[in-house]
Amino acid sequence: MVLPGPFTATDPDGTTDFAWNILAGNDAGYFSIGETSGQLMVAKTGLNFEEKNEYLLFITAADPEGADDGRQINVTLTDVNDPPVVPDRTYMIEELNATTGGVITTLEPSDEDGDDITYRVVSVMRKAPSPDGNYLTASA
Ligand SMILES: [Ca+2]
Ligand SMILES: [Ca+2]
Repeated sequence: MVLPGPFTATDPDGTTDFAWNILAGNDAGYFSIGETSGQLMVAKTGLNFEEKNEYLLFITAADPEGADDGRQINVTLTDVNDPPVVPDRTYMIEELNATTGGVITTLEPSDEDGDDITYRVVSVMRKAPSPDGNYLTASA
């Protein structure tokens, strides 16, 4: 993913070759900048709006003689709807309780966005000769 840019700089000496660097604010290493292109990029996966949605990066441009200037830029993540996570487990029920309305378990999926969750059984996996298990999805 390439973020807005590339950045440009001007130099009173007429230099157009700048060495770009992220000097601060990139402690988790999520961003990189093309040393000569000034293109700000996502360096690795893991950016998560629910964990942190704003990064302040201090970017510098240096000329070939080593004189430099810097600016703080703000990278803001926008939210997307993350799907809920349903625990992946095997549930047991005694045959005496395996009647209509018998409770097997109360699922507790999580949703990073905090959305309300609805449930539905979307398919039943069968192994001959009897039903073996259900697949359940949750949506939010
Ligand atoms: Ca989200
Ligand atoms: Ca969600």
